[in-house]
Amino acid sequence: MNPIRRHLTIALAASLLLPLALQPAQAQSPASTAPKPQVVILATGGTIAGAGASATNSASYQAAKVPVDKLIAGIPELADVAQVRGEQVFQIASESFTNDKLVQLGKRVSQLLRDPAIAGVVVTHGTDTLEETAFFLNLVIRSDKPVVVVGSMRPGTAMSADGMLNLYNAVVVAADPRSRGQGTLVVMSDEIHAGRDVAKRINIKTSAFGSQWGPLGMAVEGRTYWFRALAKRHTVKSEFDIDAIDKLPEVFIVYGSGNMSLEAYEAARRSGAKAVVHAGTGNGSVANYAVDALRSLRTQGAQVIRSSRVADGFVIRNAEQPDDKYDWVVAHDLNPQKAKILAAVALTKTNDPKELQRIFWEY
Ligand code: DAS
Repeated sequence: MNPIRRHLTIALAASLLLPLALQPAQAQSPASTAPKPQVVILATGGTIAGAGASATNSASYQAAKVPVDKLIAGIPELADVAQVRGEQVFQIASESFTNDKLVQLGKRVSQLLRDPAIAGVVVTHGTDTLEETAFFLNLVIRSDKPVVVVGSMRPGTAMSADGMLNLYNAVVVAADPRSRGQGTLVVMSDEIHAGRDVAKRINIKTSAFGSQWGPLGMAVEGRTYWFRALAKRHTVKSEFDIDAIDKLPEVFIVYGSGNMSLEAYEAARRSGAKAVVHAGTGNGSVANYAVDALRSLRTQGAQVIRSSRVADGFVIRNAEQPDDKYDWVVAHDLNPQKAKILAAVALTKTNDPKELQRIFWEY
């Protein structure tokens, strides 16, 4: 071979081989050819499946319009992370969730996770009651496989829509073995939150969700980063099991304010509610003219649970009210809507206020 041709041949071979040589070892390892974990996306509706009339409609649009298969087809990058398939469980705005829908969704999640081939489940959900569903699943799903609840604040038709990245991140978290045993998770705006702690805190920004004790970690560019773990009981350590729950009892929330009406307590009594969550002012305070109404509810058999309308902090037992004397329960750091979920789940097992208080401390 003439020397010039030989030089060109070597140069060509080197130019073809060099990019391979420069690839990180991980990319050439056998793991990269291993089948991706299986993740099922259970779709329930919400803004993440919403559609607006124009790209400027970030707040005026219709929720629960786009089917799950279309959401998945819109994010081809999901295939790099997991073998993903979708199931349309509901197509509703989350303010229309009912106890029956919670139970139905929980049973489906549990059934899927019993399949050894499935690594994790993602639930797409409207943001309004996302924190309630996530906490419910955290209490009743007896599996350490990841369950990740995700939503979006803008529909996919809007400029700077947040749903695609949120859903991609949720699948990343659900497919990651490090997400196992962390309880039900909520992924929004790159943050991984404990489903127990997270709450919707602002209704007009994409950074809508926060946890008063901080997120557990972050999902960034296809990887998870973990910083802390939830201290409360959940999933495999829970004493509750969705497979044994067919119905949830009625629990009322009564919102406290100055000059509040006592009619709502009366309505709770008439409806036969099994518990009333008092969303009190400050430290779950009860107005002096409302104490008798609550005490009489308790005497008639309903549980009284003191929570607070203040977004952060926790209610201290026997501080603002003599809970021991009145046989009342305090909601610890759970906001009224989360206290309602825990009360409903707990009441499927016990009607003893001491047991209920133990449950509120432990979960
Ligand atoms: N109404 C809301 C819901 O479905 C919209 C949202 O998803 O943010 O919860």
